[in-house]
Amino acid sequence: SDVAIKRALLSVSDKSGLVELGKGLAEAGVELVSTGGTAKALRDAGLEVKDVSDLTGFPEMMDGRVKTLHPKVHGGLLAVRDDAAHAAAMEEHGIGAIDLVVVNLYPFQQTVAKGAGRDEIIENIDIGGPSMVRSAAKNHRYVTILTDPADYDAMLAEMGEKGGATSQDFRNRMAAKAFAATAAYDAAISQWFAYADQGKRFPARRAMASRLVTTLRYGENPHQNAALYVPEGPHAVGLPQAEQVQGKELSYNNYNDANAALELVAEFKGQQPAVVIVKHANPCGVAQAGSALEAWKAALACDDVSAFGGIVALNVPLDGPTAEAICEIFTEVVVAPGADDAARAAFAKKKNLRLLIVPDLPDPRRPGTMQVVIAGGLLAQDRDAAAITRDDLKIVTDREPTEQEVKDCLFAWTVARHVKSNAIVYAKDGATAGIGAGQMNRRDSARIAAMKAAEAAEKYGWDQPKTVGSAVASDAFFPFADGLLSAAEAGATAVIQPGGSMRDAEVIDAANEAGLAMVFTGMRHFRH
Ligand code: 93A
Repeated sequence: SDVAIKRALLSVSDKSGLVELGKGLAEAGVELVSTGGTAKALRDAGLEVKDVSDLTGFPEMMDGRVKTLHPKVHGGLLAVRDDAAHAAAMEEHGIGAIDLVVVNLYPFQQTVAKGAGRDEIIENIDIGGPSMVRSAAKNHRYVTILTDPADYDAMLAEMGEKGGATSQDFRNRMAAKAFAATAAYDAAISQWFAYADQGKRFPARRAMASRLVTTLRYGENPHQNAALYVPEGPHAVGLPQAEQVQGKELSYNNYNDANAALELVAEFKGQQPAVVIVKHANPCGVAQAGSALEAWKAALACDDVSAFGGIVALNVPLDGPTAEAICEIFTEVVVAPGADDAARAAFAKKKNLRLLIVPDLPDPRRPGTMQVVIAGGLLAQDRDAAAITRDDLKIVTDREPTEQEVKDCLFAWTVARHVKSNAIVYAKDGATAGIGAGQMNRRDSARIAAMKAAEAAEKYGWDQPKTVGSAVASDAFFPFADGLLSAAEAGATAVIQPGGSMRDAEVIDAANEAGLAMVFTGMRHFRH
């Protein structure tokens, strides 16, 4: 039911809109009670205000740490007014009901943001404010709580409409906002303690401030519901912003796979044409060449069996001949920064193929947070955005890699970081020759990669697999020499890997013995 506003307690750090609200309340005959700075601001505007210290019978003390923390305040906020015992307690202790609380808190977040020292930050942890907010919000059956100056006008309008009272509906809505405000405030404080104050960085978990873009037909499987969201606030541009030129609606798996392809092809932004083919979120062929068509052919040759029903991404706009060639095999999705008329015409013949234009490839080095939901919790980590450059490579073998080997090493390394662990990638002349993904041991990944290369050689009638004379990348160190030896057996002449194993010396010896050139990156790229 409606509750008339007779007494208001105002205590705000952000004083915007305060005087207008105070005037409106005073005009409606509301008694104003306030803390030091707030009372002064209201008095300066010519309003009559009672000090909270007169209400409590205690002065504001301890540098303001204790000003409203008193039964005269909290009793007035928390009393259940139609409970006889509560009413008797109010009577006995001289506690008057407070109908409206207007509070916003010490600017903790702003104090942290401006780079203040520890003492100043701690002093800006508001205690009395959130206590009043929570008391008032809990007792929203009787009490109205305002925590946002943006609601002051609505408050005066509400009182105007209800003859100086507020409705239960209004109080409910304001109480919900109030608890959201104190929750966010405490989250900021707890993050500061765990994060800045410990002198270590941990990935900030963005509260689920996301906007629903669309529900999807289903999730990874038909019995799972699914939806696509975009975060509120600044974020990278990717598939949710893409223009879909043609084809069926994208499925959950399409988004996931197309994103994997897009993130990998973005590594080649601004470089010569690159093509990535993805299946089940792993690349099964990646190549760079003088033209998009040549890159497509080289990428496809790596593993054309897996490429069936795959997702293709390019770093350059699509042209007619490349589109025609892609149309020769069944492809689910093609993503590119553009497509000319001839390319569009070629794809138009494949009604179901989804063509997506992402004008600007996302920056692979952008910061961000990745999240995984686990039973009973949530793991958050920074994006794996760091990358080595040529200058970071440490040659550890007697033989130095040739210029071509260095190029192939870096290409293989770039691909490997986008392959699920354990990842082994063979590359030669700017194209993957064999990819081993997602195995529980590194040797199996190496075997699978070599097997794929051998199969391709047989199918295409090459006299030897492309692993011969290739560079091989491993996303994490070789724990034993065996993985490296199987790479040498497959014909690799250069190796790129993080290094850092207990048995590095053994692995380096084996490389020297096999005449391999090996470089260490000092950076690992597990991906699960
Ligand atoms: O230091 S406090 O945690 N102790 C209190 O008892 C208390 N009561 C209100 N901070 C307290 N406040 C906060 O003071 C309010 O949340 C508000 O942000 C601020 C308003 O102070 P002033 O009216 O003096 O500007």
